Amino acid sequence: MGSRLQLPDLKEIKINDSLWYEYTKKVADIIIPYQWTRLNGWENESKDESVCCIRNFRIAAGKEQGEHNGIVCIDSDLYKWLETTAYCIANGSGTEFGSIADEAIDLIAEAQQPDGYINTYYTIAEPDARWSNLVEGHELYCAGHMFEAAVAYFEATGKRKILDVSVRFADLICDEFGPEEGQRKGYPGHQEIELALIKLYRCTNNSRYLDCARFFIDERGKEPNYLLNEIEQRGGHAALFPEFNDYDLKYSQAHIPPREQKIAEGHAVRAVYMYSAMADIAQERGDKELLQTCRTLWKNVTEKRMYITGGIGSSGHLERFTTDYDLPNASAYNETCAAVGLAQFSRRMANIEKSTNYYDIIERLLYNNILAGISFTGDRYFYVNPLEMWPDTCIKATSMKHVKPVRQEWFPCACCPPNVARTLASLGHYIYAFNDDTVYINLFISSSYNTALNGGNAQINMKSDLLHSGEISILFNASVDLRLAVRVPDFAGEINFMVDGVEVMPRMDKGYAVFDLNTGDHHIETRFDVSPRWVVANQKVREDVGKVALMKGPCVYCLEEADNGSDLASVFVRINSETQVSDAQLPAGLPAIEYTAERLINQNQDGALYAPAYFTTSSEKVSAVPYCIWGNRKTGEMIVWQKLLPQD
Ligand code: FUB
Ligand code: ZN
Repeated sequence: MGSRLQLPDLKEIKINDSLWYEYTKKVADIIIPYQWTRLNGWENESKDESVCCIRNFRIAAGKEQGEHNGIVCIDSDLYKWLETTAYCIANGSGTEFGSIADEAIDLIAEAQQPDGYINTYYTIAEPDARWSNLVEGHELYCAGHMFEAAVAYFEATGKRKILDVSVRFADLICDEFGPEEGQRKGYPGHQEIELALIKLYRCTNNSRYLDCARFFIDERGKEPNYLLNEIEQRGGHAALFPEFNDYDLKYSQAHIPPREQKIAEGHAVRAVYMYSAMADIAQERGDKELLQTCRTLWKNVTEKRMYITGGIGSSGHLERFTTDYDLPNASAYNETCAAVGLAQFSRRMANIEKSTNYYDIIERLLYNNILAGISFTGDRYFYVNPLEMWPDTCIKATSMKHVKPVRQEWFPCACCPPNVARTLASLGHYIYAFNDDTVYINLFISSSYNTALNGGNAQINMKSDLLHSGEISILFNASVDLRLAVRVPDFAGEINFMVDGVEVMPRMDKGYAVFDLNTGDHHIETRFDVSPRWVVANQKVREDVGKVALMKGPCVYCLEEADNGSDLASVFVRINSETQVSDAQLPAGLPAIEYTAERLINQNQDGALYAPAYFTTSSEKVSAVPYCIWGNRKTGEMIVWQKLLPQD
């Protein structure tokens, strides 16, 4: 089916889904204004998080005196906010933020140094140390987020200012880094600029940026190792992040050249941002070997190192991958940014390969780990997304210090909140795609979409009841003959399609049901099997042996203390126990699932820590809710993986 899939134009998509609209409408109503106040610092300066991203730009621009405040990568928070705002301007929901965004862009431009350099930390705190600490310094990471914002803002508004600022900085970077004599042979300690340079290349047509992205990928992991040399020159120790002492090159995927990598190692966000750029380069250059590496890495991540929620990076220490099947539930890291990055990587692969397995993972990520990263109110966030919660164990200065039982207002390192925001604001990019003469429906999120295609026009109006009945109804109008490719999700079961009231067996192509439709109106209907189902993990996931998780459609379910009382560890389930979908008045009308479970009751009542084994069970009705909304009602325990009793 033709060439690479293209992203749809956000302004041609209107989301009206019962679940997603509840979040997407909050981007302009709540999230952008809320995050803007966070970027401007707290009114109460006594807060630990009394850092002010905007003040750094004002100081770097010479408009205010002071020291740099906050983490070294703080500039990226503003850039991601700007990218989110750009998408909202594009989709028509946030035009009122144009003037604040323009002022922010003016400030960014003023903070740019005469030679094009821009980074508030180095400009304010270490002006003579540019590029000297690529391991920790995040200059290239921040630059990447600026470029992404710039492309999005230019595409949304046609205004060039932030794009011109970015181009000047990108040109400086392309002069500084490269294969020629006199150029620095380094690469970022935190990948991000690579994928952003490719966006800049696609926007400007300047192939220097693609070459530079490729240089960063190809240079990484070469011997002698640039990052190790840099650390040695610094005396062998970290300068900004103490946890980087005794640096493991796998952490930044710099242990071997990326092309040779077969296993997802190190920091999860760094990894998936890099894989995204590798997929882009593979596509731009027709590089089959690199594409094969991307496939191998994607399979390793999604088949051996990913939680049922789509979460990746299981280690609380250094936010990283560990080893295959090591997926602890309570201490899981599962950074929200890592889930966003895996969705971005998967979308790139889907667009190249046109195969629905990538969208099965994207759907898992969006409906579970990513959505859990934000509160239903839009202004509270999870950075870490565990699959099991016992709030008492979330203790500072322990191995559980990263896990929080409630979504937080903000973070000293606030990468995740604006990452969810930009994902929600650009959700349309995940729902539809197109190429040549085909429109693709990848996700079943109620919405309308118009696009010019094949010399004509296509209009889609999709009504999806995915999370309740599984019924999907697509009204398709085309002004020329067109093809429609509808993804059949991995959970769909046996499916039937009705086209204009007649049952048809569509041609299947890599998981898509393909319909050749002639000019005019068509009605395509189907129903996926979204009845509740019990799922087991691979036997090698030791943490989950003897346990099951409940899913309905793409949603993973969990038990919460709010519905089922405490001590959820003593709840056991039988998978032949009948499940019943109930309307439990959950946010966005999400369905709950009720079933009978067994509560283990220890009959040794004297409180001894250990005693002879003597226990009984009692049956009780439990109610499970979608994982994405856990912790929205009441702080308390939560479990995804439930202990299994043998079948009767
Ligand atoms: O280093 C920048 C961001 O901060 C990373 O992507 C996150 O994992 C957090 O460490
Ligand atoms: Zn993050």
